[in-house]
Amino acid sequence: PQPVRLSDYRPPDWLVDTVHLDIRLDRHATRVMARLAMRPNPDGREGSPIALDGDELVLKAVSLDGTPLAGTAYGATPSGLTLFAPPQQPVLVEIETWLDPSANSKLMGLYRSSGAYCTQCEAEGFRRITYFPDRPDVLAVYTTRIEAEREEAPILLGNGNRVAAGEIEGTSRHYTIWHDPWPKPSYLFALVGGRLDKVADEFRTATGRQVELGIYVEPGKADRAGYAMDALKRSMRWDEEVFGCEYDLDVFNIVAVADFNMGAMENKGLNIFNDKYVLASPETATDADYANIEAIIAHEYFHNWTGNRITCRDWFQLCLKEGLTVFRDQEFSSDQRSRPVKRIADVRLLKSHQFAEDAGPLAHPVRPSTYREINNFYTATVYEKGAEVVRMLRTLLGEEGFRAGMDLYFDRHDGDAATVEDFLACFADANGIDLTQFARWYAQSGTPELDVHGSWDAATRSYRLDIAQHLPPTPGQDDKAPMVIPLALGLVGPDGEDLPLVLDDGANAERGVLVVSQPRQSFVFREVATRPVASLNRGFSAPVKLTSNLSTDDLVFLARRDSDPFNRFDAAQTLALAHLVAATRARSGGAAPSATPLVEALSATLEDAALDPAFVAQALSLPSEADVAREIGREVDPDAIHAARGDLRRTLGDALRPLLEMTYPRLAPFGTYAPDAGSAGRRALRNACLDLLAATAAPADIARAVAHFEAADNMTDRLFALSVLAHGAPQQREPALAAFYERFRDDPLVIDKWFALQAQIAEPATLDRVRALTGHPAFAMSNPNRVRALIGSYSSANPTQFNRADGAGYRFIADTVLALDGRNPQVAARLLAAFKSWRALEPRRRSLAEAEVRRVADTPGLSPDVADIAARSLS
Ligand code: DPP
Ligand code: ZN
Repeated sequence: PQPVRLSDYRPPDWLVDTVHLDIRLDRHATRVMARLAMRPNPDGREGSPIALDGDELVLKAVSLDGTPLAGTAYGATPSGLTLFAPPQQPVLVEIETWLDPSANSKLMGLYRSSGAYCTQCEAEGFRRITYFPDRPDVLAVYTTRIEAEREEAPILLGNGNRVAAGEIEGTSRHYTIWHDPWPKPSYLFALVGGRLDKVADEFRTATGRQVELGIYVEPGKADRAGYAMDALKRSMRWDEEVFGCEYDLDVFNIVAVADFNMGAMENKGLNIFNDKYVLASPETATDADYANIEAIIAHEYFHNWTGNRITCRDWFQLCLKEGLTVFRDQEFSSDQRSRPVKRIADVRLLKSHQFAEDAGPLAHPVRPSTYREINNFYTATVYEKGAEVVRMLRTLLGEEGFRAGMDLYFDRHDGDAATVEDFLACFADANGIDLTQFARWYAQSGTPELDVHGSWDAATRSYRLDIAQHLPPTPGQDDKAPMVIPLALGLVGPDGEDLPLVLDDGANAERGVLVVSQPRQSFVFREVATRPVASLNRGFSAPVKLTSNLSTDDLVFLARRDSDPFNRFDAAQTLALAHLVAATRARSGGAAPSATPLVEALSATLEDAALDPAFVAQALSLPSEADVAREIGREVDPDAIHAARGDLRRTLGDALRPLLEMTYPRLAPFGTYAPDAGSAGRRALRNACLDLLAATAAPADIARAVAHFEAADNMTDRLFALSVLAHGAPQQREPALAAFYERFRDDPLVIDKWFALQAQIAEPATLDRVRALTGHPAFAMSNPNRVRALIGSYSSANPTQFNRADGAGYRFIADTVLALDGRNPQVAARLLAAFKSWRALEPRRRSLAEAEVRRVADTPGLSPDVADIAARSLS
């Protein structure tokens, strides 16, 4: 397909005011009647034909204003329907198409999952249901009649409010009619039909509107939907309190389905979720699962305003709804849990996914300017970096200025299909500032590098920061302009207290934030009586890669004393990362670095009784092998990194042993499992202790892990211990894996954890193990969760084995991508993106990886999804 360019945007030629759908569900022959009230767009090109999108559609009939059209009046293919010369006035277009939901393995459009009918329309799935101007700037009011066999689909759900329901006399069929009063783009359309159990609740909005809440799940699983329902109600309240956003329909339904390409989908009034982000019980879900459920329930709910009431003009603006909504769900989780720990987790995710993306051939701006396949842009850059850009706005404007901008945005653009420019203009107007330079965050790709040099002058009692910024070239962008970087900082005095920030022009650095906007810039602070240690980029105020002249001693000091918890964590991580890089390099000659500074920092953290256990657990968890690879940047040897990291784990396990052995029993569980953040934090720290203690694989430590596994009364502890055994205790591994399987064999979401864990074992036999598991009865290539758990974990969470020196890992993934592409291109393309860092590898692996990506690229008949990732990966 031809690339689509942002600069080519034109308003639609025809608008749709109302859509009436009549959908007769049938496993193989679903009939869709669509009645579209259309009119020429005054902003479109005059005299245009009506051109509708389609995808694999079969047209049965089309009429205009009630008259069937002659064959010469229109052209129809599976991918489009054009009415050549419609009268240039309001018209009624009626279209009949037939579909086979059972044959829809792409899981886009209308398909079947575990015997139920469901839909996924974002980004371009509605055109697989009926011919339509399937673009987000065409907003219409939908009425949907759904008909089905009562036996097969007693539950029939649509967008909006249910306005009618009934039996069809003399048949075994019934119907419901749904009306959604809010104009919406087609990607927010949804329907569900099936035999489902329901958890019901209700919510009273701030202005007293009574909303019926429903979560629908596979029969027998309703007892696992309670946490999701609780999270939903908390989300609804929070959005009212923090953003003034109130729900706007009488019903809000969520349906959990087992086969889903993404995490979840924010269809108006009818969210559809991957069941893994709804279903939870202490026996089957980990603390991380609970946290994800809470975040994603909130995310999809928050889209009701940021995405649905205000939608995107075109798909280039995807970050307008996604970056903003991720920011909102991050804030929600921060308020519900621990703010610093949430920030640490978010930054870890940002670095591991987004920084990696930015550093390779798939780098793209937060708002891309061109795409071949929009499905490939649901990325860490659009989502996570997009959220960082919104966070920076808040840092720059302050809480009040930010809220004023958001209020103006809701006010000015409610009902619109908006752009990033519209969004930024609200903040500029509400605060009387110019955001032209700031807008580069949306246009320039790559991670900015910030080098900071601090120097204290005793004579003038001044502290000077010299700052240089650099944005490296990325695909299609050789030269970059300087960015606006909000750098939150503190100058930490010898006792750990923050010194006042008085700039030499007499101004305070407002809210502790310096605004860096030049390629090189200096700031001088006055009245600095003693040598301070600069705590830079506090709270990760800007998504940059920061280097500085802080010494190892400075970092140890910050890890112990900084008042900013994020930077305490970050100082220890920086020490660990520097150690791992040096230790990796030392394996090919040179002196091995000393771990003493890191041991000192982590001992202090473990000893500090005032710290939140969840924070300590994060501090103890070392940078990942992928983090180290990214830091090294070129000629990467994954085996050397793995070995260096293993060494450091053993060193820490030994050096911290007394503290770890003291902490572990102190955190033993009491009472029954509760998923709250405090309890989860204690489990996280206890497990981190267990893990480090087992690093040397001493018999007593392995015995502790076995006991932990056997005594666990919840999935968090059980799975964690299983992972310790699987990675570090080859003798105990198989019996533990077998016991786990026997216990959970009937629970696909738990078996996914079992698949994922085995796929991550860092030994050569894992490839054969993964191959064998693809033949396991619990595995299915048709289910995205299974594929991601087993094969996705191998490619993205097992660096030494995906990057086997013989290239067999690359070959296996390329083979799988090709096998999957015909069935589900989106999942196949995701899997192929595992090659995104291939250029950073050492020469032998680099050429083996390149050859496999090229083999994929050269295969005839690829989907646009896979063809696009392959081509960009090689560019
Ligand atoms: N729009 C979905 C989300 O919430 C993804 N398709 O991110
Ligand atoms: Zn979203």
